[in-house]
Amino acid sequence: MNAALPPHSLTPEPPAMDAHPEETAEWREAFLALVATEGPERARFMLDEMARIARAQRIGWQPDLNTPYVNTVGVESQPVFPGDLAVEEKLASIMRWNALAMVVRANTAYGELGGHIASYASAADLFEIGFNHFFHARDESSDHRGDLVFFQPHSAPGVYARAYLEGRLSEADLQHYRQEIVAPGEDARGLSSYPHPWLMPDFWQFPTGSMGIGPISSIYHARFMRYLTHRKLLDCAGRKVWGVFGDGEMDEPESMSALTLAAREGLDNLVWVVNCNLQRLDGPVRGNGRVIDELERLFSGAGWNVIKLLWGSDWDGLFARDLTGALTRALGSTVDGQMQTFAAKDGRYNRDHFFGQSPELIALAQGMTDEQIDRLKRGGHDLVKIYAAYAAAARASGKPTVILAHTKKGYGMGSAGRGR
Ligand SMILES: Cc1ncc(C[n+]2csc(CCOP(=O)(O)OP(=O)(O)O)c2C)c(N)n1
Ligand SMILES: [Mg+2]
Repeated sequence: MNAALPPHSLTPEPPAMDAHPEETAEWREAFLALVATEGPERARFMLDEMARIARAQRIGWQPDLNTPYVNTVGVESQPVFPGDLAVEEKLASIMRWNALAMVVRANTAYGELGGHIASYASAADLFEIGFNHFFHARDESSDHRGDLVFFQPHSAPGVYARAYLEGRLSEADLQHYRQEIVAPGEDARGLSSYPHPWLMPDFWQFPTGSMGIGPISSIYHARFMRYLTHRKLLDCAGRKVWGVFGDGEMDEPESMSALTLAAREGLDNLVWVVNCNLQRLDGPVRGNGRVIDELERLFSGAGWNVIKLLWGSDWDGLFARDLTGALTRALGSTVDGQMQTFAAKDGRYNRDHFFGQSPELIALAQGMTDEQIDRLKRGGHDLVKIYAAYAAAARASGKPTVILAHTKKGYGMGSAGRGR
């Protein structure tokens, strides 16, 4: 057998309605033998040939645009994490806490101020890997004019928390979150609810508060940077446009309307990170469906490079032991509403109701305590996996890239907040 194939693809289960399982097994063995003896290139040729014949025969077959519900970057091609994991995790937790405290304090003073506390909690690790390793600042010494970053609007408290830790904002500034007006004599500045370059010109690059505006603007900025470079007006080579957006935000018509333009123009200077916490303001994004599958189909259909960042490192061992593919199948058939119930409940519940689905899954969970099951992370909270996805996105060429990052809304807020 070819060692390059993940184990779960070696012995896939036949589809539920298989009229001739023995015949299916023969075809499967023939294909696996082809991969093993002649390699992936020949196997791809054969699949293309089969697809060509199928279409010519008009059998009504369409390829499935979804890949298995696992990380696109395999554990074997993950780069070594170049930072200090313990310190970066600790800093992200501090930022989460300060962002939450800022919103709560502001509302204790003025109950009508509002502000989102669970969104940044889900996006903190995604922002931090960007800040610590990828978002390139303007650098006068090397002529790098800096990357452009579009931040998820209502996660602004997290960016303020980071600026506070860096000494760019004071505690008094944080106390004026969502209050643009500061009383005379007060030594503080007001912090706008959402990124707002008019109100805070030295802080924010783009307004993103009206959802959908950030995504479409980022595409046109990436395109205009290409134009400037091609016309030799400004050298934008090496500069990237990053955007962190919400999964609910992808339902705004503006978010989707220029996807094919980005692909047509080959904008590999553009990377989107879609924070897929499976929730919006008032409920699941797709309760009885699966938003990550839907986005994968949409983006790959539009010609984007799609990187799924679904599961943290603790899952690696489980996938390695999942020889029958039962785990991948179970994850790939759980609807988002159910996935959020698993997110909100503890390890015991997940053992009984997720791993309890089949004998294979029960066996997989056997070596784990309830606490270990409870701590299994989604990919968007694992710095090593996030780094791997960003690195793959940063070096992709010829296409724009979207990272579909699976996270928990309210991550780190305990059972009162997460997934609720
Ligand atoms: C055009 C527009 N409509 C409504 C809002 C109000 N709003 C702010 S956040 C939010 C939900 C966002 O959900 P999602 O994009 O999934 O982000 P999450 O908080 O889950 O990370 C809404 C409706 C807005 N900012 N812009
Ligand atoms: Mg969401």
